[in-house]
Amino acid sequence: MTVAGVGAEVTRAQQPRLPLLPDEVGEEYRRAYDAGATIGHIHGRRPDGTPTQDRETFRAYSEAIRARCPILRQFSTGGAVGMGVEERIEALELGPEMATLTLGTCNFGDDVFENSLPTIRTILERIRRYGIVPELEIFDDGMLATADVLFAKGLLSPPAHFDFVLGVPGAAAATAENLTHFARSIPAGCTWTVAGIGRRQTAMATMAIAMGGHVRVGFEDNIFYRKGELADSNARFVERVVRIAREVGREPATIEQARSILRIPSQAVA
Ligand code: KMH
Ligand code: ZN
Repeated sequence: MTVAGVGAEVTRAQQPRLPLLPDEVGEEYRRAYDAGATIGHIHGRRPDGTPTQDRETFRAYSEAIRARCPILRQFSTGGAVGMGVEERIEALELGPEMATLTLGTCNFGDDVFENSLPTIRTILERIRRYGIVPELEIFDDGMLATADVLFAKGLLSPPAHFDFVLGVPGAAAATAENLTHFARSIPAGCTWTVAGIGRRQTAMATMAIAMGGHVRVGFEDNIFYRKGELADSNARFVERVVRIAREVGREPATIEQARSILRIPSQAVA
């Protein structure tokens, strides 16, 4: 299970429990780890909440997390819409266990999340340089076609790990049909997670659990525990998914199991 607890778009005004400072992020990810999350998807924020991919912010977050728990760090390379590619990837030299790689451009609410092929190649090259395991972010159907192209060219090789981000306004909707279609479209042996956006988070998570997939939850994707009720922590979402998983006979992965599922070497990269 992945916790995406910070994000780049949600604000403190929308979600007062959003962690921003390193100790806040460290505490939030420790609570999520204690509840069953093994991957921490990380975006950077300045103390005033504005998004940043600044290396030193990621260093401070990493140290605050590492001081508290062994959750695997997955750095965002998406950052916030409008950021340049070099800014998006400068923290990768810190050698997190994982980093995201979005395989195409899509609308993102009123904005455009730009991921041209040159951008993708630049990010992938940097991920490879530091021996980081990529998570392939799929927001829309065309991104699956790009994955096929990258596999065919040998720039990516299966098995790979995908994250289906479903429900972003302007990209693929969070429906059972889309999730089934996406899960069937990736090469044999690949693994996948679903990140359901907004009120579809728990429905998507429940489907993924039943289908043998993995789950991402957190304030980046959804701030409400249920209609009209803000979640009081990211861990609350993790606890709910663990309860649902246990009802159908699945247990959250341990760190070692997550490393094995995601093909992350046992020794930390850095
Ligand atoms: N903030 C979104 C525009 C990622 O983390 O790799 C992009 C995003 C994807 O969140
Ligand atoms: Zn993200």
